[in-house]
Amino acid sequence: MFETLSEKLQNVFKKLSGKGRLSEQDVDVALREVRLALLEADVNFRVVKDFVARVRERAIGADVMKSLSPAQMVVKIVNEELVTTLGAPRKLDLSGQPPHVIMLAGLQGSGKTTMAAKLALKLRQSGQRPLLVAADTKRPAAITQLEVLGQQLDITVHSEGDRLPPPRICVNAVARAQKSGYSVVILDTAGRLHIDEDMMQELEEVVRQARPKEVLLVVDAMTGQDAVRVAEQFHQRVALTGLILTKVDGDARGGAALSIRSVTGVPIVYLGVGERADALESFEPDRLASRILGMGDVLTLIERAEAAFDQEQAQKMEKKLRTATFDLEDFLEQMQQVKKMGPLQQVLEMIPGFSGIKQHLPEEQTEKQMKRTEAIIRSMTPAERRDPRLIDGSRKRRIARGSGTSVPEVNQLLNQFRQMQRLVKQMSSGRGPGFLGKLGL
Ligand SMILES: Nc1nc2c(ncn2[C@@H]2O[C@H](COP(=O)(O)OP(=O)(O)OP(=O)(O)O)[C@@H](O)[C@H]2O)c(=O)[nH]1
Ligand SMILES: [Mg+2]
Repeated sequence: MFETLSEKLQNVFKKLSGKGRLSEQDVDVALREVRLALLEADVNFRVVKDFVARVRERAIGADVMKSLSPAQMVVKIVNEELVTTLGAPRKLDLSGQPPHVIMLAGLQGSGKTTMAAKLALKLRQSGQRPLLVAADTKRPAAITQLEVLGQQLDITVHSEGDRLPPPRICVNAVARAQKSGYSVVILDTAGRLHIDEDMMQELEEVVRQARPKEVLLVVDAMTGQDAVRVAEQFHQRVALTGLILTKVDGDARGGAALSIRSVTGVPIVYLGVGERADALESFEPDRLASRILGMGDVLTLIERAEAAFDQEQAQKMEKKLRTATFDLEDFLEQMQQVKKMGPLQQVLEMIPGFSGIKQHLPEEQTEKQMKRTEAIIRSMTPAERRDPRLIDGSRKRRIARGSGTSVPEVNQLLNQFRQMQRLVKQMSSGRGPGFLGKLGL
């Protein structure tokens, strides 16, 4: 297993923590790791060079945000640039008069036939009537392969054996779709081991005659440096409208996607993530960026915590806890902060080592409980929140009515709060890092 980029950066920056501004030297040390990580992820060297230059320009002299360490700051900038480079997600264009023709092209074994079936299934689920077309007459078993997939998914396959030229078959299929009310026609073309003139001419002819609205290049994510050259040549000959990356479920880190996207400018549309027909994902730049960097969801957490949690406010709270002046008003504020980070379950899931804990927290109950607590505190007057001892029997009845709860529930909250205050008093008499510090916030 190799270290992830973020781990490497944490090590690089261990000695530098506490800096308020990233110096040129800091950035260069970090960027050496970034460059390596991208090359390891099979990103094309030209793309890496440009990319690193852009990050360098942005990072030098950047103020380190209060709640992030310098390493996290660099990761954040790298990630933002990656997301920008990967480009916005794009949906298939199904506007205008049906049938919409989609052509899949790509090298041998890249996953075209599998992807044709996946797309057909996905499109049917969104209410389309797909027709699969066996336009690969080169490989003897190709037609059967598509027919079997079609049968499994109960999707019609248009095939005319291997005698007719593929452009002819495609034109016939479009005519059939028009006549029989199929709304999408998916052309599964033949692949070759390498780019060759024969294949390109055939594809050009299919484009000329069947007029596909979408020309999608299917690329195996495991393809290394070659992918860029291959994509450039396809793009020159048949004007690609989108990229599909397959086998993203394997060991590949997705560097090919970054390379092809930035060299050709063609947007990524889908990712294939397995052999089954439902193993299809829409392309999301931030997810792929994390994959390329090998950072999992830690980054998402950094960003959410960043947005939700103001460091100064955290310190203020901590002081309150220490001096035991923490009241129900503060309690409510804390709850709001945690809520801003997203559903509690998700927050826990993203913290390494915590994903097991969420099984013990039934989702609905936790969220419901938080809502109820919030409603009860909101029904109190500011004076009551500051000094809950004011709350007598008749005030409890009023609060219960106001929050749509019951007096026992109000009592329960008040008891919990008293216990918490007692705990805080005990903690504050001891030494060591504060309660919030321990949470890592
Ligand atoms: N793990 C994984 N395997 C995939 C994926 N997509 C396709 N495959 C496998 O890759 C192999 C080749 O897939 P095909 O769909 O036949 O590829 P093709 O581009 O049509 O190949 P040719 O028709 O020979 O050019 C098959 O064994 C598929 O099961 C994917 O997203 N993940
Ligand atoms: Mg095929």
